Amino acid sequence: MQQDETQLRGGRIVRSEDPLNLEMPFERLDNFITPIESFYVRTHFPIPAIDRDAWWLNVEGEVEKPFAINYEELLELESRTIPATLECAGNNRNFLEPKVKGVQWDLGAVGTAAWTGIPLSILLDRAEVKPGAREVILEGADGGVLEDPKRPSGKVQFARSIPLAKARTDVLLAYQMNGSDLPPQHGFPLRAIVPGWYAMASIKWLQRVIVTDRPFTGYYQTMDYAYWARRGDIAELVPLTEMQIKAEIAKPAQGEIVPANSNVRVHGAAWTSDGEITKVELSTDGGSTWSETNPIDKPTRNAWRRWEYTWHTPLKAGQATLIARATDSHGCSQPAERDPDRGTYMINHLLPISVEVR
Ligand SMILES: Nc1nc2c(c(=O)[nH]1)N[C@H]1C(S)=C(S)[C@@H](COP(=O)(O)O)O[C@H]1N2
Ligand SMILES: [Mo]
Repeated sequence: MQQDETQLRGGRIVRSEDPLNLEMPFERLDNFITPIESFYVRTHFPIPAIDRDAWWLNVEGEVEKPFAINYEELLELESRTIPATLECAGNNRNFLEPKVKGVQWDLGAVGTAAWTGIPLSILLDRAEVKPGAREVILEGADGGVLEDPKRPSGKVQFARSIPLAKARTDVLLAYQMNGSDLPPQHGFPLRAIVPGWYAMASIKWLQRVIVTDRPFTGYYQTMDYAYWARRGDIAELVPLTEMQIKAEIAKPAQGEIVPANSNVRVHGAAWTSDGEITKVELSTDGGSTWSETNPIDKPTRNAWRRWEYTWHTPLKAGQATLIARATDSHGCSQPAERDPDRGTYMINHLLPISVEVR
């Protein structure tokens, strides 16, 4: 739908030039691993130009032995490669009614890459975290003056925190994406990968790791990338963390014409946080009846699982509404309706796609 009106850049939809925001047309999904040239790009500020020979990563805060490490030294540490799906917390915003502010992502602010790097735990151990430490703040080299009327004065760096336990378990500091050096758009020379979390936590252009003994309340932790949680009549801002379970349909795409009385392949992907996708169902009649689809990929923790289904299309021409619905190993499924306290983020209610049978 949007491809006709929207400019494409190297096959990606340009959502904005400055800052650069690119989306993968989700109908292009055809592999477990998303190629770098298709992977969505989300930035808030100009991409920092970093000379890796002059770059240092500082590890500091509530640690016994703060230190700085350079690129060459990082490469000498034992690396790991993990597949992980990154999804922007605002993915699918274009489906919200009424329209809300923010990048109007359709289905493609999501992708899966093989990330190679160093477990964050290795650096935390080297720094000797003090007892009483609770969180780890990750700071990017990018920043600027904000436009929000509630902005702090002066420049703000993009930064986010994660609980110490999560930081020690599976957070990776990646310098490669799909076997190549991290491209500038994706965080060269080093970015965090926080598996299972919305991607705002996967800080790009990493320059500082700050261990802290109290909850971090920075701009992108509270004023932005947070949602309202209720305690009766009071509401509190809670930082976004885990990705919520979701299934998306890649093909047929919104508005596509499919032949009547034929077999049409319907396929897509589903993902969740810290569990496995156990079932994806598809409705081709707007939610009245559901059929189980077939998985394509084996289940992988914190990475999507593609699915497919052969749809025998109606005999008669007309509109058909397709909806996919995922269930995971925790027994979680997707809500039918949107929860407005989620604001402009965490959009995982059922998303109907209409196609034309002809
Ligand atoms: N330093 C820094 N890290 C960042 C961001 C950013 O603007 N600056 N954007 C975040 C958001 S909101 C998302 S969705 C992901 C996008 O990662 P990608 O561009 O590699 O797809 O990066 C995250 N990390
Ligand atoms: Mo994002």
